[in-house]
Amino acid sequence: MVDQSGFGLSGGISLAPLSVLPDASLNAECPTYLLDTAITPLAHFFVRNNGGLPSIEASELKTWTIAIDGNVDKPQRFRLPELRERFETVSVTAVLECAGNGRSAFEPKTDGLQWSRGAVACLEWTGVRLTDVLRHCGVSPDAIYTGHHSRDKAPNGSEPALSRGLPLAKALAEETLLAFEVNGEPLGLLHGGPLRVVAPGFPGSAWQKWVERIELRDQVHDGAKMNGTDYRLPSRPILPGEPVDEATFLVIEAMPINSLITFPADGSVHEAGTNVEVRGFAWCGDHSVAGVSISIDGGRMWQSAELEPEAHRFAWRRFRKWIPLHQQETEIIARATDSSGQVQPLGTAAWNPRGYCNNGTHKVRLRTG
Ligand SMILES: Nc1nc2c(c(=O)[nH]1)N[C@H]1C(S)=C(S)[C@@H](COP(=O)(O)O)O[C@H]1N2
Ligand SMILES: [Mo]
Repeated sequence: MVDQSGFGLSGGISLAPLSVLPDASLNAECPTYLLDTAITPLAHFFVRNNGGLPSIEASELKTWTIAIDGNVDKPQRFRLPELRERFETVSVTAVLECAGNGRSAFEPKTDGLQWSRGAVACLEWTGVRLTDVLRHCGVSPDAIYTGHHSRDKAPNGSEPALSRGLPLAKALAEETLLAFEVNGEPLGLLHGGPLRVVAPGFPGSAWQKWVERIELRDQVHDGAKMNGTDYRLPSRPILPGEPVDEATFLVIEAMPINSLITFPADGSVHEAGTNVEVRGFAWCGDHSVAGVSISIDGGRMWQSAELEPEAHRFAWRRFRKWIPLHQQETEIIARATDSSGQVQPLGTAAWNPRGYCNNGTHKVRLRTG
């Protein structure tokens, strides 16, 4: 039995206002109307675990060590204080989105946690750049990928729960961090403290929590949940029930353009004949957000929403649009486009066997009364 006391969960699991998903592992998401802030408060930050919580003693927090090895000139180990001393501390505001966010909308249903749309958050991460640490160890010319290792174990098993990696270019990108703080506070155990990978734009699975070892590899990493259909998408369209050829699946890298209406709440009641300000956020893993449109007639007509300037490349961007409430019921759809011209699909994204990357448009229904 994992000692959960260090996780602040000893008196039973209460993560309110998050809703806990039925699963052997601890997973909880945020109601979307509580995601209405530029920076998500920690209380609204979803939790995703592929296995049990690791057992980490309080005494380990200060002595936590990260080993860098594999295809490097000089394998090295760094304690947390050493990381802080040797390398520049930087902050990045970035969206963290689970690749399974929005999965529950796929029909037919797929395996995996049936997330609604609340497995996403935008936070301010502080740590050292992974590139600075790797370059200090000397990246070998044959290195092409990283492999990340933590001690949490798969449910009912002794295998690692998750061991993912990054293509070298992303590992060496300016924005990729080894983070020890979030929103100005020490990174808590629940979210991977004392040290986790921050890979802005990439799916949450690439943001390894409780990271203790990073190996550089001359091939794509083959750790837990790197193969088969795990966190991989078919490279060509596949129909439900069709035989799956895993050889044609590709690791999910940058997350697609997506958006969320965070106000008003779905199902909320408003005074008839008034206007309401619809607002929310749009984000994209590898391009900028180019625009957000709103429809109140089921997607026939679209009007541009006002988009706040991009303050941080990997943060989400606020959109707003005043809309009139003429009818008893108004359905509002938001749809974002990225700078490469990709637009959110109406409804859901292309079905795939594990239900990843559903960036279909978000709808809320408002009533008057
Ligand atoms: N060690 C470890 N790191 C992990 C995971 C995990 O199960 N074990 N889950 C990943 C997934 S799938 C996501 S979406 C994010 C969620 O981070 P959070 O729990 O801080 O929200 O952590 C990632 N890092
Ligand atoms: Mo995830």
